[in-house]
Amino acid sequence: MTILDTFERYPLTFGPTPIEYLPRLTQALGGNVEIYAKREDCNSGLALGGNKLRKLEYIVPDAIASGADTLVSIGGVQSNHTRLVAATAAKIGMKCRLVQESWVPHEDAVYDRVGNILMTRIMGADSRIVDDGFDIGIRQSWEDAMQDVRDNGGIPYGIPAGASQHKYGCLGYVAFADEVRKQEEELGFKFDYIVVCVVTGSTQGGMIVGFKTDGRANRVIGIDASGTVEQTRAQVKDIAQKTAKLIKLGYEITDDDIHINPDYAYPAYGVPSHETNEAIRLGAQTEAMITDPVYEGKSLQGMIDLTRKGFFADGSKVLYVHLGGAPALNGYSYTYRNG
Ligand code: 5PA
Repeated sequence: MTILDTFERYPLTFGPTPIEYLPRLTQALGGNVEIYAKREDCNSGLALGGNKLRKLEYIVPDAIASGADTLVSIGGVQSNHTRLVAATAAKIGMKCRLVQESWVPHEDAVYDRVGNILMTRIMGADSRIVDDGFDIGIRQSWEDAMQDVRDNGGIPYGIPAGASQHKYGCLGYVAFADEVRKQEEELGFKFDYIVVCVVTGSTQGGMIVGFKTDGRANRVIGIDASGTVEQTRAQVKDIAQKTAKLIKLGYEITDDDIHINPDYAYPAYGVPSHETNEAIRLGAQTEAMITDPVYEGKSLQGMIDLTRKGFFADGSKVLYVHLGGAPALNGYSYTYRNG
């Protein structure tokens, strides 16, 4: 029994996600650092799954208790988060109203027809594209969407971008740390580093709180994919501190606990660099592990580069947390037309 057991959880996932050794990627990077992946991308039967479902498991009980009939959320056109809010709404029998902002300058003519937004529409969400650019904060368009639901006689329940600025948004990834510790007992070793993509912050924020108790908060290496790293860092700190209080952690989260690397987000949010694309190809060609150009491709690029640069000491065991997101690849078919 942990303090987390006092928070209600509505199951949306299969349970603990597998950890797998990546021998061919390990070898391709010289073999001195052992690379493992935790497959959050394979965590559920709901609309191809991903990290958002772990967060939403702790939010759904509050949504149901509130008496709401419509989940309202926000993201980019190819948002994984809004796909999984739409999935959750379908699964629990609520309506779903989504604001899809124009976060990414894109090349593919079908960008707003395929991948995440395609699945979102099929699941029955009322998804509306607006012109606003990238921002991880609370948006007027999201507030307006909630008012719109009210004006039409509905009862909205608001979930902010990435479920991050929500009081329960980090709990899923606090619990993730307990899950990893159990798996480490079975494996017979502990990971030296955990590498994870960060944008709106509640995935890394939750992990920081979860790993604080065993002194590993700053071994969670966040790879920024937002391109607005100071805003992301401030949001991670704020929500990690609030979550630590919420669960009565007994420790303060300080700047020293937060490690975020800004070096791989270039040229912009949602736009892969040449190096991002090379990382995506390497993961795919050594391990058939598919990553996307917006999030996981950038964290994979970061892990590959940090390994090559010797950031992880020889003999280290690194856990790459794969958070999902592959559906967005469909919006980048021109980029990968030759593989
Ligand atoms: C996302 C986020 P956080 O937002 O919790 O920091 O997680 C970053 C992240 N990997 C990493 C994948 C596959 C993600 O989808 N996606 C957002 C979305 O709208 O999909 C919240 C931005």
